[in-house]
Amino acid sequence: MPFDYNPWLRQEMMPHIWCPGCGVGIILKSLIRSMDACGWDRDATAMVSGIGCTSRAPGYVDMNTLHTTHGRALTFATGVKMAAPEKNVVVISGDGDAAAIGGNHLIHSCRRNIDITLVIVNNGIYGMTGGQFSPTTPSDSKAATAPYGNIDPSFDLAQLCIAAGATYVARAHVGNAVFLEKMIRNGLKHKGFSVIEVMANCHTQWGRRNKFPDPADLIEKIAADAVPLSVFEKLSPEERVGKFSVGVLYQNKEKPEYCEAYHNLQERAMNKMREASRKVAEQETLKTRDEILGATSGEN
Ligand SMILES: Cc1ncc(C[n+]2csc(CCOP(=O)(O)OP(=O)(O)O)c2C)c(N)n1
Ligand code: SF4
Repeated sequence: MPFDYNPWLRQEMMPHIWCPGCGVGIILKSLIRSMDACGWDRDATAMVSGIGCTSRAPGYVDMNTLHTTHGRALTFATGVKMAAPEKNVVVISGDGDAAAIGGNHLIHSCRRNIDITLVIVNNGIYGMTGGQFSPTTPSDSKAATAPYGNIDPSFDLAQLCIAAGATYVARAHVGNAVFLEKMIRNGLKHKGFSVIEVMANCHTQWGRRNKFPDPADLIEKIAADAVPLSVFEKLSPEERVGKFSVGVLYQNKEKPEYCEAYHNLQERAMNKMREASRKVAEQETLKTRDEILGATSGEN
């Protein structure tokens, strides 16, 4: 039986604003199927975003949602998770949102290992604002702000997240939705900060300027550039050019999760305070007893 997306979507928000064929649709559907497969209750789940085409996603899903400011989704999501650690929190960000204006928050979220899942829709461009280059725009490719080609080297986002301390980092792409769903599902189940970088098509803003204006052609190109991690590791640096690895790139189940670490800290602090008040109360009792005894002996 085909999956029924209807309960997960706010029908009143349709039609969506995304261009026909945009990769964000494939990713949102994979994310919804993953949450459903994990048995996530919509009332116990929050989806948070910043600003951008990708960041419109929470507007379309029927659950607790926050559409926040550009680059700050992870800070709002951290607040939600700290206030309600029992809730599931997922963030969806574009590459500009996550790695340019939000790059600072990204590395600190990785470092803290808070139990949030971040799905980065890496389409290599600022889609919403007209095709300015982002930190993941491939070198030499054209953008509205790089009509003769981009000279900046691009970030390997997944490696950045691993280096910053994220404890589940996977990469997938929009050309294989089944595999993408698996990578997201694993991330949702992981306790700690999980990142799924999804290589995606923005045929409108990147493709149009780089000979891939058709979404199907661009998705095929992305799929052709994807290499399973075990194969990628055997490639020479020259053979790796233009390719990217897919799969679970890193997982660490040992590192303490931030909300739990904070809860333990609160417990330790409370115990110390209780101990201190107990000592004060004990001294007060002794003092009072001495005073009473002193007064009594004075009478004698
Ligand atoms: C503080 C601030 N700076 C700049 C903008 C303009 N702005 C909106 S979306 C965006 C970039 C979106 O690109 P990305 O995050 O890659 O998402 P996409 O649209 O490609 O999904 C920018 C620069 C803004 N809204 N707020
Ligand atoms: S501009 Fe690009 S990212 Fe935005 S909806 Fe269109 S295809 Fe998708």
